[in-house]
Amino acid sequence: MLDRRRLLLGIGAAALAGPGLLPRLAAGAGKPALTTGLPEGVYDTADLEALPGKRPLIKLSYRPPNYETPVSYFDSVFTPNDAFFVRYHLADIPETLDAAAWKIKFGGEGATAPVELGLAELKSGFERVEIAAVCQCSGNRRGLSEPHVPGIQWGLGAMGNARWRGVRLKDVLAKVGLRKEAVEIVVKGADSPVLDKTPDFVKSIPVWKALDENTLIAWEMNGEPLPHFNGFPVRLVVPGWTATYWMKHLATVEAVTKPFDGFWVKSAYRIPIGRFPVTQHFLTQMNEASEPITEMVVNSVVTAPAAGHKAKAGRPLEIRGLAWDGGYGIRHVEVSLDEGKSWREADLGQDYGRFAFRPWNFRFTPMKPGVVTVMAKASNGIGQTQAEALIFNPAGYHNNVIRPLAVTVV
Ligand SMILES: Nc1nc2c(c(=O)[nH]1)N[C@H]1C(S)=C(S)[C@@H](COP(=O)(O)O)O[C@H]1N2
Ligand SMILES: [Mo]
Repeated sequence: MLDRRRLLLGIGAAALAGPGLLPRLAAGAGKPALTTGLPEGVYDTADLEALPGKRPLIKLSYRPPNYETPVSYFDSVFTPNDAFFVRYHLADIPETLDAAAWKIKFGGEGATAPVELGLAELKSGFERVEIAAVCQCSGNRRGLSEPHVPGIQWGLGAMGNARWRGVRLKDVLAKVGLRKEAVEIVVKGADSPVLDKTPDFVKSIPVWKALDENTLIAWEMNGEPLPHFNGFPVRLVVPGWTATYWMKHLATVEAVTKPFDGFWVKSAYRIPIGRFPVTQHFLTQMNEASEPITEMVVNSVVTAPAAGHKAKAGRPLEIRGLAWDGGYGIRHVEVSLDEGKSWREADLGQDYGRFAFRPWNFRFTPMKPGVVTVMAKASNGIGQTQAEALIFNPAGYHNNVIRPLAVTVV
């Protein structure tokens, strides 16, 4: 029975997939439940498919693999590893990586004592720490941009929350020895472009962010080794900042004394100056018009009831969801049942730390059949709240607009 179910879900077949540039997929596990508001083509092309080691996720592209987490998985505060979204820019992803042989090269002209460290040396040489943090793609909800913009048409699930275990980047950099002229730390993973003209995915972060005690080199996620497609054997974890900086399959870490000029920092992952309520700035990469995206903006999602659920008039209904931000912590979540005219406080659930998903719930009893429009609005520790109208930008980043959810009452 279980085998048949696993087969139907495509799990068994994926595990048996043979080698190839990209692992072969399990046969389609059907059509996903997608949120409303995406470009029409997405409803035709997005399938539920399982990558090796993963449950069926919403496939938005196969080469490179871009798979989104269905909203139903966000009913748990920590996103299961095998349901965690997958995002890649480049299609040449090493098929198997040997954790025992893995070396990270630390150096650059801004370092005084370049060194190569394996996983065992990281684990034994530095204090191990664990932090709960949301990893959210800058382009999460891009597919809901109005008008639509080019790029992967993510719905609500280009994000996840996990407990990340590793060592502080700061502690390792202390061993590597930063020169006082160092301005940025440049990181690169083991994946690479298939075509020479695609710029390699290399990112940098300001030295101050690299030295933040929460920035980690992590090898574990929710108590397990990182899944292959989430960065095995080690990735950077940059709590509060969007996932573009969370380099997977971390291979090199270089301190530089001049601003890094790679495509993925100079040209991509940038936001217009002054439009978004962000407080952290990547100063060495700012120009007059734009700056690199930094911390996540405050946001929330309704996880239950699921779209299409029919509530009964006269019976209590529980609305559940998650809220998160760039690290100020969630202060409150309010719910409106009247299209935003009035708001009532939701109950906040357990606090797993200022970088983690904060669960919330709200109970009410719909009195008569019809449609109730439920809206949720989160606010953070410095009084920032979700946008009432979309702050349009050409890359579709930072979409935290308050979303109406129609609940049918029968
Ligand atoms: N090596 C490598 N790391 C990467 C990327 C990549 O393409 N290659 N993409 C980044 C982006 S934009 C995102 S959103 C996250 C996605 O993390 P995940 O695939 O573990 O969910 O990885 C980041 N780290
Ligand atoms: Mo991303």
